[in-house]
Amino acid sequence: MTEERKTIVNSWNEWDPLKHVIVGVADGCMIPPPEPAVECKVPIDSDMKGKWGPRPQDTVDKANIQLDNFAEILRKRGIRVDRPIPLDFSQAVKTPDFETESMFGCMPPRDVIATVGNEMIEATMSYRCRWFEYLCYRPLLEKYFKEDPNMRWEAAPKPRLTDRSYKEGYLSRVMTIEDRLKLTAARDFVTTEVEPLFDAAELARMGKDIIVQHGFTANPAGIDWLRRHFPDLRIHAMNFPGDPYPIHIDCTFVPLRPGLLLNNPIRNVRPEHRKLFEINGWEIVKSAQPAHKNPPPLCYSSVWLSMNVLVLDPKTVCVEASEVHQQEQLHKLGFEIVPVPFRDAYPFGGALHCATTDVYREGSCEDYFPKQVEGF
Ligand code: ABU
Repeated sequence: MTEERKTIVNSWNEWDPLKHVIVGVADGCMIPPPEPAVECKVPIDSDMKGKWGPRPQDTVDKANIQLDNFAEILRKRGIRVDRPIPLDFSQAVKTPDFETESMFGCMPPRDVIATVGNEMIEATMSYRCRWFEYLCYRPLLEKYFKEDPNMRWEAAPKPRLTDRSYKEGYLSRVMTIEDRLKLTAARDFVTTEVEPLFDAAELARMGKDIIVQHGFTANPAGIDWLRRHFPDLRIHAMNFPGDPYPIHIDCTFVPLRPGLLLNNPIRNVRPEHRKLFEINGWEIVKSAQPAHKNPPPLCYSSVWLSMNVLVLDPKTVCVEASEVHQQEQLHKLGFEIVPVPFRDAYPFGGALHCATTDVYREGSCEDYFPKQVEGF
């Protein structure tokens, strides 16, 4: 029998001891129909190109087995686990501003809800098919709000996502990977600046400092909105040349514990951004190579889901079970490894960090970067 504990919302970083978390669900997940931002993310050589509709049921079942097993691993370690409530994602979505043929799913909670201290914030999102995804989390957020009198429940302004939110003809300029790399290195992404946009998975939380990736799913207007929303915190925008499909920071830049973070070796921290970490004594380690040459079928994420790890506390980390190089590297860095089979869930939106959203980690808001760099 599971013990019902009262909720407290509190999580300031990616590494303090985790006690309560949301784990996604694969039920009814769709391959989304074409729309400007989705088309830019699907890799040029992906088997998802040109396809949309319900994901094959056997893949949903296999993903759910691994998601349930992950939830059980966490529960056995004393971590409370909640799950979102799926909607009928096959239904079309219509607002006064746009229509799309289907929704997406509720597998990567990290994309939708950001927890910053005692606040849980529903992100704007940047894909039309994900506009209503926050509804899957509403039963949980309502419950947390009732149980924790100090919880702040916030929703960023819902974007209109008209055609004006996306650059016309962006895709016709990116025929090859080289074209994409040039544009992304020049911070030329598919979204415009007409309204704030951000997915929650663009945030890497490190106490008083939050890094937000500027890419396909967060624009400077969105980052500015976050800066004004959290006036007591320091919000830093970063982008990482070398990523042709930059969405979500957690396969690129992964804080592990105070003073240590992993950086994707082909998506390097820019020299002008590196300084903040150097002057505060942080070590930036290039992550190990993925164990796989390709992502699994119908997966729009990269092989770098290998580094999408979930830190349980500063000495313990969940790593996908087949990612042996990442496990070995983290073991050498002093972590106990909790291997979690999860490759069947990858196609549904990501790995172990993506598949979760923190509700409670011990600890408080610390300043890990007392020395700041002007203009960053
Ligand atoms: N949601 C994380 C995906 C990042 C990547 O494909 O590398």
